[in-house]
Amino acid sequence: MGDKRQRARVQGSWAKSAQLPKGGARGRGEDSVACQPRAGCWGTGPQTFEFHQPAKPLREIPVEKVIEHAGEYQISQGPTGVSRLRLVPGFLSQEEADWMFSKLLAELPWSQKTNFKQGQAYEEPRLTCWFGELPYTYSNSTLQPNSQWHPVLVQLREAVEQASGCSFNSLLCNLYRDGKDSIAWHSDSEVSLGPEPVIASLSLGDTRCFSLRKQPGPEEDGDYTYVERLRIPLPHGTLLLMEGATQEDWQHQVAKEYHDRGPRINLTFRTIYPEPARAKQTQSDGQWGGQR
Ligand SMILES: O=C(O)CCC(=O)C(=O)O
Repeated sequence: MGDKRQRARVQGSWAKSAQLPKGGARGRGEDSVACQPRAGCWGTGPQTFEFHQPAKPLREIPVEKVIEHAGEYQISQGPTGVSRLRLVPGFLSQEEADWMFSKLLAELPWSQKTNFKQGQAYEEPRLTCWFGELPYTYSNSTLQPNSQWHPVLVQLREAVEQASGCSFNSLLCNLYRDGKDSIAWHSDSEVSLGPEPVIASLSLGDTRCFSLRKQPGPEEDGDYTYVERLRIPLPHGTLLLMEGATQEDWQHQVAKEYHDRGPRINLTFRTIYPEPARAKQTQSDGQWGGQR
């Protein structure tokens, strides 16, 4: 738990300890010993804690909600629109998912991308590969066009398009090699994805937790302490759709884990728009994006 989140809970102070008479109650020799800090010694005498009622009522930190059942979820509604998730556990059968996972793990051209933050290069803590006729830029580095779709991905794209009713021209594949691989808080809000993008995310391999946090209002000054949070475990073969204002109003991440995790592949189908369509939009590239 962050410092700030803990600090909000208790207010009070340690009452002053009983004053010793000047010169001390004990002889000089004893006094000088008592004043030496010693291991396991908490100062000069018993102290009590006094609780002071805070002047302002304490602000509740919202409890993280968990979504784990199939369904459509409206997660927020605001001036920017409605944010929606659709969760389809078992989108692929165990047998199909097992077969596709081992093919894609062995046969996709996985590599580690280098991103830039304030001019400093850093390696992404996961492997990726990109499919699509157009390049995709995020975190100040570009994935080059790649039209060599693996046949398994062509088949999956069709299945995901049919289930979602949307079409996708691109795919970002992520490989989390173990529990130490991750993706940091960000939103898929690059201008090249257009307004209100639909992102279809298919998970294969070990279960990892997908977390969302709401963008704080302007009065919060960039502080995420009190924002709403959601957690969605994504098991083998699960499809998750993010729609509406989800990318504008929420951020998502897959955090590192402290328990062992096996490899996991995540396929995020997207639509990338070419330059002329982008020029019409005003949002600056990656305004809310965050560094992944
Ligand atoms: O691995 C996941 O479930 C999320 C991937 C993701 O956030 C992304 O590719 O933008």
